[in-house]
Amino acid sequence: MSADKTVVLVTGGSGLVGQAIRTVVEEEKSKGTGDPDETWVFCGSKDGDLRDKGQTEALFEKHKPTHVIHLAAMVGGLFHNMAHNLDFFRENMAINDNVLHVSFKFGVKKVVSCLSTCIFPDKTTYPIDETMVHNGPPHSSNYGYSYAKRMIDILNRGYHEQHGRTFTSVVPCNVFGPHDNFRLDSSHVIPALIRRMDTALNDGAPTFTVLGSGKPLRQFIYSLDLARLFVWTLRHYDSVEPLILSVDEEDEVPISAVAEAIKKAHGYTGQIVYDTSKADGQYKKTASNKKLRSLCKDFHFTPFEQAIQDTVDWFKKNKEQART
Ligand code: NAP
Ligand code: GFB
Repeated sequence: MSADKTVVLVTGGSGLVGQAIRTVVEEEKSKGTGDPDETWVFCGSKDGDLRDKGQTEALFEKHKPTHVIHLAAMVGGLFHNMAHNLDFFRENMAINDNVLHVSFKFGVKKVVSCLSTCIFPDKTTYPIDETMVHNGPPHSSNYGYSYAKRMIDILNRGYHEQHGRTFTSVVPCNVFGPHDNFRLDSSHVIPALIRRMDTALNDGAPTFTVLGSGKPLRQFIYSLDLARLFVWTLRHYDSVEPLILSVDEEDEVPISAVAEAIKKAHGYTGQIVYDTSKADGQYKKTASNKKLRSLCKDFHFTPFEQAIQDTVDWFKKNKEQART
């Protein structure tokens, strides 16, 4: 980035992805490999409720960012989305419009916002790529979240066409790692299984129940890998077109393999059983990372089993302070 002082405001900085970016930036600082002209500010909802325009403006007035990584959102797993589609739509629409409009008003040079591979059309060809965001309705389980996220792309085009701003977005696949949300009423599958299997292990439970059939397929990216790609995107990606940040198509795994990996990481010896009365959600959302690979040729993703082991170890060590 330019030689002038750079102030990067990370909204949603206290969450799973935000904490991973903080870790990566602090690692760079300790190794002296970062940009000395960059100041990074990580904010959570206690620093300002971004659903409120006045609090959003006050946050920007305080920090005067030149760049923004926009992560703040109402986020949750399949079951939380199914039960709260209206809230996911309204809250995220408010947050996104405030952050992008206030970024525009305060002259922010670049904003990188966050979509998700779950927002693509449910009826689609595979692999999904960046051109397909608006090609049809999303899966019914999370239409609220999906449409709110798609509006980020629409807003980005508007700020670019009307005002020449570099407001862009990345599209991660499912993310997991340290500092995840382990609250069972809202969590994604990996933190939910890690937390529930920890309880099963401690209780000596002979069986462990995975919700659904275990057949759905997912691509999972380790939060620290995503964080490195986010920092790269902020510094080097200047297109308004979304950029998928996902592991390779062949790294897609069934939920049953996720459960087995968590079982191995926990050292749990009970039997895994499946409750097929519970929803499976989308069967698959296989995304292509071809565009990313063409830009970051030699990026190495952390092997899935190692990332799962690191996350289980982190949870066991931090469960008192974790979001549970
Ligand atoms: P997370 O752990 O739930 O963190 C959400 C962050 O947003 C927290 O810092 C939270 O602050 C903040 N936030 C929520 N509501 C806010 C509000 N009204 N005002 C200000 N801040 C607010 O979520 P995450 O998994 O890190 O997700 C980060 C981004 O990645 C989101 O945009 C999400 O859509 C996207 N994404 C996530 C996944 C995934 O699998 N996790 C996959 C694809 C895309 P508090 O901590 O104070 O509540
Ligand atoms: O991460 P997850 O909740 O969301 O994964 P999605 C749901 C899959 O894991 C379903 C199975 O097939 C569930 O049946 N599963 C098994 C469980 N046991 C559990 C459990 O204990 N908890 C949970 N949560 N799932 C989300 C979107 O879809 O993807 C969000 O709804 C978000 O909007 C996220 O974008 C990244 O991957 O199905």
